[in-house]
Amino acid sequence: SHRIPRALSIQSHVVYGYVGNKCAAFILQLYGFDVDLINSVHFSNHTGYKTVKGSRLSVDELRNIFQGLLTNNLLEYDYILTGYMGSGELLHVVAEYIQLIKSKFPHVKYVCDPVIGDNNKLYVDRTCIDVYKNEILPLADIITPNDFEVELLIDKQLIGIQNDNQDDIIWQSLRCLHNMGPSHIIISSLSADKIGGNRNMLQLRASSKLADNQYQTFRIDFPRLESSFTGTGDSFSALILAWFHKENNLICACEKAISIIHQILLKTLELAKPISIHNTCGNELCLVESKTIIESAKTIFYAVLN
Ligand code: PLP
Ligand code: PXL
Repeated sequence: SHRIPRALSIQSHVVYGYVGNKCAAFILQLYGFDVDLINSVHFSNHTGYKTVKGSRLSVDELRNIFQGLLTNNLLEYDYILTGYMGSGELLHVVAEYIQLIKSKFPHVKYVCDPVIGDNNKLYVDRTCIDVYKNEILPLADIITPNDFEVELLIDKQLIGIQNDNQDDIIWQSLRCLHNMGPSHIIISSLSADKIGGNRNMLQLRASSKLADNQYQTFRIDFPRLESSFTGTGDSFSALILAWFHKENNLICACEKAISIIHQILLKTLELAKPISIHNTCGNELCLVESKTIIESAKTIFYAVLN
């Protein structure tokens, strides 16, 4: 069929600024996707601001929305993307319907950012962890955890405790995650100081399962920018989805996504007001101003195969 690709994105909505679905909708629509949105929260702004007002989706509301789509036969997607959900009970409903969608349309690809926390801090409730492990990962095709999320998702006993080579531990962790379901795993930004590298650099590390017990692993090095941003992870997962669709190749998708993110951040810094009246908590991404960057998609960082 020649219809355009259809994606369902389940993430945060903020009125002001760019995180979650505000990032995913813009990026996927720019690339020609038909995007349906379910908002896991409807907040005034992201949680880095002094005040956050708004509401969370309830389990009943989520079920109702899915039931409406199901009854009208509208659950026909090529891609599903999930990000911040907040609670295990919402995630549980998401898993139930993704399973249903996958059983009706086996070609559907599910890109999951297993949002749990960062830097040793949880920003969802604990109940999420077991639902990700037991219900979501078995359904996911591509996951984009950060290093803290990797630790929480894997059973550390499975990794030789006598092994203290950080590098080996990371690759073994990815192997563990493959065994939990996903064919493709991307850690989008490892701090190089954790792996004995240059402090001004970050590393993407990723792994694709090619066949039983056969994996392709690679890394991409890119410079760290001395500023804090929100919405980069959400933009990254949307870019991965779009480029994986176009190229059907994880290496190329990662090169495009990381290169585009870096250029968006440079543009955001270039346009940032010296004293922002709005933010005390990092810059909102200048996504609309980065339209041409996203469309021209110049690769500036290349993967190194293991
Ligand atoms: N910080 C907070 C407070 C969050 O709720 C979330 C949820 O997605 C994140 C950070 C995640 O950001 P990222 O996916 O860009 O690491
Ligand atoms: O991507 C980050 C994000 C997603 N959702 C909500 C957030 C944030 C970041 O602060 O507050 C609700």
